[in-house]
Amino acid sequence: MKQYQGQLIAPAGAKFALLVSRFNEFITSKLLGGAIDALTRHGVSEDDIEVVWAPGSFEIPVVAARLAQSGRYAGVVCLGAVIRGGTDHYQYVAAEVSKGISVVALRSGVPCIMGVLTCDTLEQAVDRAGAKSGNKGAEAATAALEMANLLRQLPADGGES
Ligand code: INI
Repeated sequence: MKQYQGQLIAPAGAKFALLVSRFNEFITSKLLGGAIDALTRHGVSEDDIEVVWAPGSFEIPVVAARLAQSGRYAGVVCLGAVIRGGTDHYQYVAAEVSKGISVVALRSGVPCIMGVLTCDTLEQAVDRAGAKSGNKGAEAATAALEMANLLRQLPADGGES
């Protein structure tokens, strides 16, 4: 039986894009810090990390698509914070960003990681951005590393062998 799993080590020469929403920057800057910390502590050089800012989470998918299609990155880590407000705007942003990231990953074949928080309250977001519930930016970056390594091991498209 052969098993495949991605290691949590920096793949040689691989670059990672950290795509961050400026909206709720108080939270997203903490996610970004967690993601950079996770990547560098797993051996990724700072020279291989590129940070891209989008205005809000809603804009993340179109920017992720450009980054993924460029062929420059082994993974795109999407970081944002969608926090419920007084209207249902939150629901539309949360639905579009999560679906959009998934579509970009499937169409491009590049791991696009969903590190966008969807929270009922600011307190929940703080908890997930480096307080009680850890740092979801670090988790997302670790998932990108694992996926980059996993996809390098898997057979390329082309049918059974
Ligand atoms: N963007 C977020 O990243 N988080 C939010 O909580 C949020 N809310 O609730 O409004 C939000 N809105 C902005 C949105 O992402 C777009 O930038 C804006 O609608 C312009 O297209």
